Amino acid sequence: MSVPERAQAQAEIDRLRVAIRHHDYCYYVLDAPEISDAEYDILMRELQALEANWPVLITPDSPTQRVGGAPSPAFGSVTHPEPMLSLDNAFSAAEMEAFDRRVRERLGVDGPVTYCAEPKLDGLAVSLLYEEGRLVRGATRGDGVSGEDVTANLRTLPSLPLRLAVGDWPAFLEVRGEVYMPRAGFLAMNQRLQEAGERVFANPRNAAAGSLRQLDARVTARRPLRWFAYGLGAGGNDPALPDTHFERLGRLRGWGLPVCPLNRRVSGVAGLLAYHGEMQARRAELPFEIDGVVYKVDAVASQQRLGFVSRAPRWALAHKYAAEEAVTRVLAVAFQVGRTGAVTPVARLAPVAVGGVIVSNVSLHNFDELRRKDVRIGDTVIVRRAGDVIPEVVRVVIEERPDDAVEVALPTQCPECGAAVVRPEGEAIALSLIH
Ligand code: 5U1
Repeated sequence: MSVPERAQAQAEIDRLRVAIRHHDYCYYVLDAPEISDAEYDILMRELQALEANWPVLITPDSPTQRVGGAPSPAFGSVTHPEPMLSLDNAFSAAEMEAFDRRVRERLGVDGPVTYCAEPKLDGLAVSLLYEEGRLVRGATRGDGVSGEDVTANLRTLPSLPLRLAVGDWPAFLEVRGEVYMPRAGFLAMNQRLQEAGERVFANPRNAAAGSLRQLDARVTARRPLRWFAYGLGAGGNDPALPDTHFERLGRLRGWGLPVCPLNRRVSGVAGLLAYHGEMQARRAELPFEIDGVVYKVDAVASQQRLGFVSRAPRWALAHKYAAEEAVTRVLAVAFQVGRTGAVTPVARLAPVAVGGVIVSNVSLHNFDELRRKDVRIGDTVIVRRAGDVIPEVVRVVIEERPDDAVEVALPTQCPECGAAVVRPEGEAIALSLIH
């Protein structure tokens, strides 16, 4: 092929790559797509066709090159250029206040400290290494000093840029973040696995970890994984970086890295408490699972003065939620008959981990309760299990109700003995007549 032909192909390939990266950024970072999925697919197919004709023009950071070749026999171990710290936990407002007090004492300030508050996603921490703006390695946290090299798998995440957008990024940059599986993707994936007779995952966190640690990156590519960047490792001392954590996150976003849109700057204990309360109230409706919130002293200079003890920074704290809620789907409603003949509706759920146990059956107590909560087969529901309390359906997520959700009727006959079921006037409990 002639040189002008090659130059023309290169120009067209460049144009398509720039366009695809732009649309990835709009979709995954800005959450504001400019074109339809079908139009995006056309761009991708055009690029694939050109690259198939011109294999010499394929580069590892091309959007077509997310899924590599053969499965790897095992993950290699990598040492993080800077250790990945862990977080101290607090479970009460008192512990959070004590944290703020220690911060103010060490910094010698009387007034409220400015913090960056962020949801704590229930996923898997990763570290991404960008050299000259190109992704060269991705690793799990491991023990914080070294982790597993999962580059091939991380490359398959469409929301993870293989090269950073034009910017003043440090030439050697470690970006830290959390890989997670959105709830909707988790439910759909588990349903597909169940239909295929395969093992389902207990919760989105296990699903994210299991999907990222696949030896065959083609399997990871089919899993609905997302990620958010939440900090920096090596390269974090670059003088061109802003001097607050919140602004640094904004800078990362500008370079094409997705950052959680719920992150916020807050002031003092009152700000921390309000943020904790707001996220708890919104927790069940968030598109991803969180197990708490993280507070970070916003000024990087203050972070450096505070330093860290053992493996946890003195400038950050995870404020965890106690009661646990999870989202799952109602597969069926069965009726159980007790010794006294009471007929109790029981929701059969897609198995989900709540408060440390897998829940697949939840009593709806009686028919009035079922009607009051308006639980239908096919509904998405929020299940709660606080401490050792028996799990309960908190409510139906009405926005998720499918058109074919099925209303449940009280059976006319006992499911166990076939006798007539009656509901005495004014009683919530239905009774099987023979029991
Ligand atoms: N959002 C968020 N999650 N998270 C987890 N930020 C964040 N920061 C972390 C961890 C372990 O660690 C740094 C504060 C060191």
